[in-house]
Order: sequence, then C-alpha cells, then structure tokens
Amino acid sequence: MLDKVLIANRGEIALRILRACKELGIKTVAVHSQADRELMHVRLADEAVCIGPASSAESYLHIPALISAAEVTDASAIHPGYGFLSENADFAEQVERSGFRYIGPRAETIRLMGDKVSAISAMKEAGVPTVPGSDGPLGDDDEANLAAARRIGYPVIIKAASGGGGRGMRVVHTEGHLPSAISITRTEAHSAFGDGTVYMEKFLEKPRHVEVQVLADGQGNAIHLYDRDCSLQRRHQKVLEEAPAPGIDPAAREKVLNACRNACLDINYRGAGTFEFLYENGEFFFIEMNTRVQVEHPVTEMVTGVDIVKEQLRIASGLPLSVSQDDIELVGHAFECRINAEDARTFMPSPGRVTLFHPPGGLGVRMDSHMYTGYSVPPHYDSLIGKLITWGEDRHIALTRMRNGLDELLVEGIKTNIELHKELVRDSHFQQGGVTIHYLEKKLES
Ligand code: MV4
Repeated sequence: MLDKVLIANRGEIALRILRACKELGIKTVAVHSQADRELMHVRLADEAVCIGPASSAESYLHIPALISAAEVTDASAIHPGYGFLSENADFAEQVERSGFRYIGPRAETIRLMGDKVSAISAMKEAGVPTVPGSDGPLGDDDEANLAAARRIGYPVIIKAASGGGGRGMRVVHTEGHLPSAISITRTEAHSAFGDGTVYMEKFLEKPRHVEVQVLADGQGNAIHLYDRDCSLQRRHQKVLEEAPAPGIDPAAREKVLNACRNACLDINYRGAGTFEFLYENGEFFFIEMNTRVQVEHPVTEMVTGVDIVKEQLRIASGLPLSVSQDDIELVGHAFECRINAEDARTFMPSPGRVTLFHPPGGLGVRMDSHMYTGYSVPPHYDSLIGKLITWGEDRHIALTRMRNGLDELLVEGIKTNIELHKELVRDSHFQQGGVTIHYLEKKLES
C-alpha cells in the first residue's frame, strides 16, 4: 500500500480523500494556500505545507509548488481530487517523472479523453454508443461540412475538441448558419483552449444527463458501478444528483453498462472514471469521459457499498480491485444535494463566516463537508461547501430522508442554496423522476 499521499486539493474532497487514507493506514500531507490555513483536513493531516498565496493559479494550480511539497515531505503519491489539476495530463506526467505515483489514469489516457474528438473515436471503436456526428474534426471546406450536417440532420451542434463541461459549443438549426457557426466556434476555441479543433454532432433537444461510474486497475480488471442521473443543473453546474438514474429502459441500460466496462478493458484504463451520456428516447449517446473522481461519487458509493476513493488508492498502490463485477449489487437509491455558499436569487458566490453549522443525521444520511461553526468560506474558490447525501431502500425513502435532512441542516452567517434544494425535493416533476437537462433552468425562469 502507498505510504504517504499528498492531497493536491482543498475543501470537502480533500477531507474525503484524507478519510480514505486514514482508513487504509496511509499517512497524509495537506497542501493549502495562505487563505486555507483553517481548512478541516489541514488540521487532521499528518503534515501540512503552505504552497502559496490565495490565488489558485499560485497555489492549487502551481505544479512546481505541489511537486516541491511532495519532495520535502517524502510523499509517495499525489491525489488530484476534482477540479484544479485533476484532468491535466501534463501534471500527471510531471508527477510521475518526478518519481511519485499519480492517483489517476496514465497521462496518455487523460490526454486521449481531454480531446473530445479522440475520446469519442476511441469509445466508438470500443463499442460505446455515440451521438451521430462528424466522426472526426471538421475541416475548412464549407461544402463538406454542409454535406456532413445534411447527413446528420439539423439541428446540429458544433463543439470544441478541447472544450467540455459546456464550454465552446454552438447549436445550428439551419444550413445558412452553419459556416459562420463553425468559424466562430473555431475562433473562440482557439482563444479559450489554444486549439481551434471543432467537431459536429446531432443536437439532442430534450436529453437527460446519465453517467456511468467505472473502476479499473490497469491489470485486466474493470467494473462498472451502475449509473447516476445528473440532469438537474444550471449553467452546466450540477445541483442535485441521484443513483441509479430512474426510469431507464432496462435493456438499453444493461447494454451500456457492459459497453463501458468493456471499453475500460479495451483501452487498459486505470483508476476511477465516468462515461457521460445523453439519454433520449430510450437510447444512450456517449459525449465525454471524465478521468477523475467526481463530486457526485457518493451516490454511487451509497447504492453499491464500494468506497471509490479507497479503490483509487488501492489501484495506485498496484493492488487489484477489491471487488469483482459479480460482487456488486445495486441496493436502494441515493440522492445528493450540492450545498453552495451563494445568493439564492443571483447565484453569485457568497463567502463569509459560518456562525452556525449543524449537519443532519440519522440512518441513511451522510454529510460530506469541511464546514464547522466559526469557519470562514474564502472568496477565492468554488462555492461548494458540502454535499448532503441520503440513501433509502427505494427512491421514495431516500427522497423523504433528503427532505428531512435539508430541514435539519443549519448553515447560518452566509447565504446558501439550501432553500432551493428544499423546493426541488418537493417538486412534483422531480419527485416523479426523469426530468431533462433543461428542467431546472426552465423552472427558475418561471
Ligand atoms: C450536447 C447536447 C445536446 N446534443 N450534445 C453540454 C456540456 C457538455 N458536456 C455537453 N453538453 C451538451 N451536449 C448534443 N449532441 C446538450 C448538452 C447540454 C448539456 C449536457 C449535459 C448536461 C447539461 C447540459 C446543459 C446544456 C446542454
């Protein structure tokens, strides 16, 4: 097993990683910015290193500072968490070149998936169902692009190969708008990502966002941990997730889960990963793969009993997966509400001192948060301050526990989105299950 892990992140996920390390008897190094001395995991870690000023660029994104911290503390591996450097292939490469284990896929896999064009073609090759599209980058020949769009059928969407998570996309409804949309998306992609590569897909108008969690040890073992529904989102920020995705066609689901597992074996994937799909009219369409642990991983843990972060640590240690596919049984249902420090109306971040924090409790209730009474939420980072996760024998019980948990949860001194969650868990369409990616934004408009 790894001897000492440096946690290259902050907030709730840093604490989550620290807990997994402690369970496995792995020593921990917390790294933090000058604004983050008071983080909960910094107190709990065996060692702590200040890596720079508050600005992320000079701390959590500063590769030399992180590698130096690993060197001075003699860490054996680095866990990137999510966000920050978690999908940066150059970081993974530099970590390993400096003699540390990177807790995640090989750099070449991160690079493959970071380029959406190569990710889609690799997954299509491996038998994962993809969106009808250009099957490769678009060239500069207008006639060829118009022919591709005609074959696919309007509306189409032009996406940046280096984009993802909703950045660098443009929907085109008619032929007349295609050439300009391609050139504008290309120009924007070039300035935003330094890569003007774009591709085309059929635009799905009312899909759900359903994703599949996988784990692979890079030694010939790969498993899927079923699916999650992350359709409730605003401006590409997920708000409330659940596992499993409700009301999915059983045959389509069985097929896509096996395809994801086989694809992991096909590309010799290592680590935790997520296949993102759009689900519409009973069909799955792959759009992207995430090569990191995700914010919403706890809902999968609750319905499978598999500790995803512990598996990541085992895999990085060179151990095989602790469970096989046959061991995995999906039991019950889970929800996660992302608790953000933000204004209820404007959704602007709302940092400040938490004068009271009281987490809910009870059977099937889990609160992943670094919060405590007296903690000051710094203004420099993401506004996620915690995740309330509930499990129940069925969807109804899990949702009832979420309603009760939200009522018990007290966060005073700062603005939060708790009231929004209280409304959502009482929304009749959400209660029914299976709303599309547009549902929340439409609801907020009215
Ligand atoms: C799409 C799509 C419809 N059709 N692709 C947005 C984020 C990025 N991961 C992909 N996205 C989309 N791709 C096709 N072919 C609609 C979206 C989309 C979306 C996807 C998932 C979750 C929320 C979304 C919100 C708006 C648009």
